[in-house]
Amino acid sequence: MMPGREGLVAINVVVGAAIISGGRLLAAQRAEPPELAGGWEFPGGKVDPGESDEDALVRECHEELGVKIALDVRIGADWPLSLGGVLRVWTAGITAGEPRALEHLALRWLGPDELYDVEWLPGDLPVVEGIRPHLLGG
Ligand code: 9L3
Ligand code: MG
Repeated sequence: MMPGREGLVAINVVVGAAIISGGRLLAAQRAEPPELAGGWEFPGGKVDPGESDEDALVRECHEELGVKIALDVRIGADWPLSLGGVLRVWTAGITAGEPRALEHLALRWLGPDELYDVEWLPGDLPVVEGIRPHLLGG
């Protein structure tokens, strides 16, 4: 700990992408860790030190899905995560590539009537309703 920094608490920031295409939302099924495996999430991950949230989200979606994305709007503020930290979510469109499950168990495109057809992770679930108004625009 650096002198004089004792009051600072590092909060882990995790970013997630609500990728929309053809009026549908992309959901991704986690492969790990064991307590989250099988649950569905907005793809994304941890922001690296010195990296912006937006850059982290673009990087993570390239690593996890093999696509280039362009971020659109932020959905809500900081959403609490069950394992600690906060989740920040943006809607996004795909600018290159087709999503592949490079690190997930499976991917699904959910239409407006299918948004709750997957078992969302507890941290991601409350965000889903906020995506609905954006489906028509994407
Ligand atoms: N997490 C929760 N919801 C999400 C994402 C992308 C991540 N939509 C949680 C799962 C992990 C932590 O955040 O506990 C870090 O995520 P990752 O870097 O393992 O994807
Ligand atoms: Mg991830």
